[in-house]
Amino acid sequence: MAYRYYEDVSPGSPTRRAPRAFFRSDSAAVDLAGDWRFRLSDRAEGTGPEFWKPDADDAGWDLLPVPSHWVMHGHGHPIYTNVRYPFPVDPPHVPTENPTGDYRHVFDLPDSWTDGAAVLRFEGVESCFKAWLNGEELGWSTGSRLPTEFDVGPILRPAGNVLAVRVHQWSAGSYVEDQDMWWLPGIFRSVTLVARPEGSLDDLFVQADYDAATGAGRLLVATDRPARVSIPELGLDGHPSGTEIAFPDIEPWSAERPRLYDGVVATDTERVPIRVGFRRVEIVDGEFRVNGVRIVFRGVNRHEFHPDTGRVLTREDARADVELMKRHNFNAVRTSHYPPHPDFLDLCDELGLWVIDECDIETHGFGKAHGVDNAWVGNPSDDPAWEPAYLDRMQRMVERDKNHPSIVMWSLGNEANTGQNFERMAQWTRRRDPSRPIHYEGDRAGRYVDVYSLMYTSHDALAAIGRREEPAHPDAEDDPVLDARRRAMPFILCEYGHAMGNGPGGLSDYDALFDAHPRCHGGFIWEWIDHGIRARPQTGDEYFAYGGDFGEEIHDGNFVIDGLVFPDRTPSPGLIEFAKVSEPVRITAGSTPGTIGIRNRYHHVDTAHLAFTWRLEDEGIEVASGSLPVPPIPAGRSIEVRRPELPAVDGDAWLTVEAALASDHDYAPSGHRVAWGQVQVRSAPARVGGAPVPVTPTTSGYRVGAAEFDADGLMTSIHGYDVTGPRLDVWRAPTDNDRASRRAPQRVEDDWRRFGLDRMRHRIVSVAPADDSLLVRTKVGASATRFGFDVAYRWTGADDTVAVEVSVRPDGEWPVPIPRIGLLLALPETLDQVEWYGAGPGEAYRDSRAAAGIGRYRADVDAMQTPYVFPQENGNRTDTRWLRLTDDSGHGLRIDGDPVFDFTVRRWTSGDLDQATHAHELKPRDQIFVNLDHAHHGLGSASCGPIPLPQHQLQAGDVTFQLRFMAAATS
Ligand code: IPT
Repeated sequence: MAYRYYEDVSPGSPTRRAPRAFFRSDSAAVDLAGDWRFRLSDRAEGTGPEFWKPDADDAGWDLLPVPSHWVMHGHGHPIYTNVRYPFPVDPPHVPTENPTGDYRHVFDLPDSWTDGAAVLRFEGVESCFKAWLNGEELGWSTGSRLPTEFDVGPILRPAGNVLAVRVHQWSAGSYVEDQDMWWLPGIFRSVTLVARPEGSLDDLFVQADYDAATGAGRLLVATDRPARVSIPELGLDGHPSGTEIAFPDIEPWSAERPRLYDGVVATDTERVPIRVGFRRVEIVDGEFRVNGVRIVFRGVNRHEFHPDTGRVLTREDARADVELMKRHNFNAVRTSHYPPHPDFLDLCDELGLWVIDECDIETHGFGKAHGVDNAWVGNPSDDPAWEPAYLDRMQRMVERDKNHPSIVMWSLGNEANTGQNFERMAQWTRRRDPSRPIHYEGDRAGRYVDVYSLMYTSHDALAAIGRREEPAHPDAEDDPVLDARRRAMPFILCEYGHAMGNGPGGLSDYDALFDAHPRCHGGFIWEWIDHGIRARPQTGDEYFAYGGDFGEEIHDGNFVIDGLVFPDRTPSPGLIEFAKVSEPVRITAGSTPGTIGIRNRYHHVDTAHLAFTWRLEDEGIEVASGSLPVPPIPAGRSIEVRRPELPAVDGDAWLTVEAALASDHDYAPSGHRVAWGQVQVRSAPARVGGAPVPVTPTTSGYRVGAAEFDADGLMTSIHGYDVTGPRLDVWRAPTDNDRASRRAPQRVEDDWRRFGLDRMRHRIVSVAPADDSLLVRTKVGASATRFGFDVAYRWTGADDTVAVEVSVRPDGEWPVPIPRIGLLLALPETLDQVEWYGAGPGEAYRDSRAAAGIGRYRADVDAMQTPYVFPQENGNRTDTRWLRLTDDSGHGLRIDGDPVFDFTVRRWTSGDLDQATHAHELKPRDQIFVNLDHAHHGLGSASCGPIPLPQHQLQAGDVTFQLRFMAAATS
């Protein structure tokens, strides 16, 4: 049988082995992107043993764009698994059914091309490939998200070059590429032919240090052959490479002010542009510091993803990500869980983000492949046979990316447990690049990493870590030296705030801990983008597909839909919440009346780039505004400024202060809001209703003010509108965090269903009309359960108002928190224009409400839905003082809280939301369903993290609340 290179654990045999920096020089280069001939086979033998021959017949083959994943172009289908390998765990073997794409491409050289050395470079091929040029075998390679190079100079011809590539979906390499994402085979990053003229540079290493104490910079550009370094701005002109240069006074690079100096490294035959950022990363006294200052990562985990192309991203896509991140107050990215396209790192250098660059290694499926959790039997990470592959992957990443000032840490990989191969990677990296600390969450004992890192840590556990009082790692219980080593390290949450579906909740509480404990250097939200693949069925609506939608044999459903932006990069409420929680400037009421406190939370810059403004609103209507003079506040400092003179107001009045960019920046225009704060300056007493009117009997029941009730005390119309309800509602369509797919013990949804919260029935106990009120008592309970609620509704009428006082008393001790307590009513579908005075404009829940400011907002019902790819509870608005639901002409209902309530409005029910599995399945009914909640359970992030903190849970208890219904006056 032929040698199966794709089952070889070695890294491959490319003719050009030594990895090196990625750069674009003035040497000739040909981008080979375009339509290539392609044919997919279901076995590794592909189309046969001779497909690479220049004259092989490919006339009948399909065309496939390069770069792309073939499964995104109708050849086979994507597979989504989180942890499990979608093939038998039998390393290094792979199934005989091994989708294999044969590619052929014919190209000419440009006229200007000169003979000599040339390199054929593949930036990324998943997962293993072999290449031939003009009938000569070049070699094979693995390492999907890493470059591979072949020397091809002597083989090239001026015209009619035939490049043949055979790509296998499964290889030994697949065992170390078990990241939580779609399996997407193909040549998915660019393929380039680069001339390497005599005397050109092979590699260069730009080391630019900054001494914060003196302001001095040091530069060393190491090259593989003598070269000359020029940086005009620094007066450097042809300085010999390999010798250090000192600058007494340099502007440092930081994520907040990404100062780059443009330069050129030249030999006689090649000029390589460089961008130099001077900065120093160090760990001092257990703190992670850049340029002498402790930094807090307000970060996010970013997979490369696009809903139409998979992991094929254009530079514009990458730029869109960086700009969106910067606009939402991120200062850091972890490139989970592989090195990104090099363009992304250029943009991080240019626009300013701290980067943890992560190696392309994950073996998660070994964790329980033998049926026992965390057994890791046969894990490659501790198997010497895999050492060359591990080292090679690290070397290819570090060498490729070493010249990016944005990279402040190297990460060895993700979820591959620990083992000697990681130790070797760390040793090599430390020698090669001592300037950057090493991260790997899997080294929890802290043997060979420089920072302590965990995922999804609860708030309590984080606080203990902050105090350096965390429990010892089992390996360190009898090893005080090891224990002390980890305990002295700075800490990061490499993943937290699992953004699956509606959530994450609890971000403010994390931020407070990052503030309180210098050891806690922030973290990285899991994750940036929902990996939903856009599906365009021949009939019906477009939707975003997730695991299982392609008929996969095993899959992990919508666990891949867990980003802060939707698949099409539309911000989700979680992103807006993060932006507010992580704002670099905090604006609050000052410590004395009449003052405003402003705290600069930047690490390296003052606030001179911000313009402060204020506005005063009376019940949400602006009555005055102006600019607020604020002297530049140095990094890390706070000041208090006097409040502006405010005109007299007679309603509920709030002063809002905003800090916005004072000029255009690369990532956002002048005027972009960076931070804001609100202070209530006057609170208005609740409105008094009109004169009370008595309850009157009617032929079918009762009339209370403008409301009609049937004989059972159920409302039938209000202010002339047909109505169903209002009655108690305690159910919500479970969120992904309620469903808690990973941590079974925290599945609150199961308890909710067990106790019948999804199927409450209402028994009328009594209807008692009195002169001044109609008292309706009900007993609310569910089939098969003993728990319930006693509910009393006391309806009163005034000449313009119908009011209800609702008293809820749990019957029995409810053993679980409940989703909500409030009223549900359904109104005519024409009342679809919404205006409210309360917190907004966006969705908010009790543990995710920082981004909602008090104001007056308008939207239509459709715009108030958050289109989570997997439908679930959404769209809640909180702290509402009043709500109007009107038709197009402004007629309808107004509902007042006493004092406030939460609400949702939708064209479907919670039951519909619960049933649907994709957003497009939700179909409007002919009513509008309105939830008016006295209280609502928090979100938490239990889909992969903690449940809501106790103060954000809703426990069943005695409650009484009031709501008042009026005809909406047109306004
Ligand atoms: C963690 C993974 O690192 C990440 O890739 C993703 O799967 C995330 O969980 C959940 O979405 S690993 C998990 C065991 C905490």
